[in-house]
Amino acid sequence: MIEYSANSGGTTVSDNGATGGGDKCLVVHPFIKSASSVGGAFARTPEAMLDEITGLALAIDLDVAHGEIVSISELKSNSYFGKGTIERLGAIIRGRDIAVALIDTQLSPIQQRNLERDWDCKVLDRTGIILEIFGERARTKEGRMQVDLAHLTYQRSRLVRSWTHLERQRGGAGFMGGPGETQIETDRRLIDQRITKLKKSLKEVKRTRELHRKSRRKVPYPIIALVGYTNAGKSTIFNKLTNSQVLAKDQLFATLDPTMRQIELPSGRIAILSDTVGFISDLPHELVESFHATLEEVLEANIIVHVRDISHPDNAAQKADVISVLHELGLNDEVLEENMIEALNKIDMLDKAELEVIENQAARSKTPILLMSAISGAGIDGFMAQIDEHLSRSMATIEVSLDPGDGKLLSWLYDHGEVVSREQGENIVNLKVRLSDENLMRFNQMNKT
Ligand SMILES: Nc1nc2c(ncn2[C@@H]2O[C@H](COP(=O)(O)OP(=O)(O)OP(=O)(O)O)[C@@H](O)[C@H]2O)c(=O)[nH]1
Ligand SMILES: [Mg+2]
Repeated sequence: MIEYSANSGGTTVSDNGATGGGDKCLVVHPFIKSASSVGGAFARTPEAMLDEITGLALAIDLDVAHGEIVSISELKSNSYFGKGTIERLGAIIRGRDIAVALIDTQLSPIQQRNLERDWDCKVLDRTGIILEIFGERARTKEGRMQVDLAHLTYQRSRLVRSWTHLERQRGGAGFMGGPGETQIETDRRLIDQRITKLKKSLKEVKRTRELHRKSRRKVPYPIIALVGYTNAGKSTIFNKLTNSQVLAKDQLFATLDPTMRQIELPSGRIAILSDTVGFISDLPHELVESFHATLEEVLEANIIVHVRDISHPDNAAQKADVISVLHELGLNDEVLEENMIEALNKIDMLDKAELEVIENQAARSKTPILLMSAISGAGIDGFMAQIDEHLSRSMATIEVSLDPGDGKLLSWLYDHGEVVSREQGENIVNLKVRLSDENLMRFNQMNKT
């Protein structure tokens, strides 16, 4: 990971000997003085942000040759940075033979194009790099389609071509200079055609998945979803609880496609644990929409475990990010209050005093907060017990189709559950019923015989 040392101008510079096989890159975290002073309680530290963008570069095997925090007092609409900074960074780029510059912000297409011209290298902004990572990581067919769609939407919004995985697939060199007017129009038409086609295929896939979900509901085990900021330790916890070997590593966005496994809780109750894609601040909105589907399971989860890396300096800001994405997904505060458990992970990294502060906070919280370490195993038993307890209190909504003649089961459901909706067909009654976990188990038992 990058090292930095602050100098008098507030600028931090680091130099890594370029090793590894990837293209050499430069990473810059712009620190806007005026904006950061109003950052409030959740302000992020520029050092941690530089670390994060460096982590994103490493996640696609770029070789970070140089990274720094650039203090900015005034943004230039055409070039983002001022002339002096552009020249200084340009010299570094030329001197080190750097192929890609990653700027940790949202650049306008014009800013991106001008920087590429000035520096004679590829420039990616935060959205660009995240799309790039998702492009490399998505494994399932649906995941790939979603990423392609997000990528195309992003590309369409910029008339200039970007160094996307799509382009790399085409073997496209020569991103410099930008295509001519007619080329752009052709590209746009092609992009539109592909977008339409992808949307159609995705609809199809969605329908199939909905069918799968319906059949899973027939064995309605409660779902526990692990969510949280990237690198918080979700997959490590998942592996620990399910004895499996999902990829868990010190890499941003190690997990992209969700994984589900059955687990047995201390009470003997069976549940399904779901590992999900990690969140990140300023998740490109193209991806928020695309990955809505990937995170659909979360919407249906009986318990949402918010895994946090409590040893991270920006963990409060990360929490705020995760909550805001959950809101965007359609989970309101009421649902979160009722169904969310916070798992403060990596407590092995805290010193005694820090741990005490956190313990006090957790003890005072109205909603459940658990301290744990997926590595040392501390707190894991308490975590499982908490989930058990929560499930015994929580209600699940199930869909049941009954024969109208099955009056006994029907009245049992009315007696023991809360019927949310009832649809009367000719030979069938479709019900949506909320049942406590205990009654759900009894219902399953009754249905078996
Ligand atoms: N010290 C310490 N490290 C941990 C702990 N839990 C996980 N880690 C490390 O944190 C890093 C990230 O863990 P992952 O489980 O891959 O994190 P994730 O939340 O699944 O990350 P994404 O899939 O990228 O969203 C790995 O290097 C883990 O070994 C913990 O309790 N203590
Ligand atoms: Mg993971």
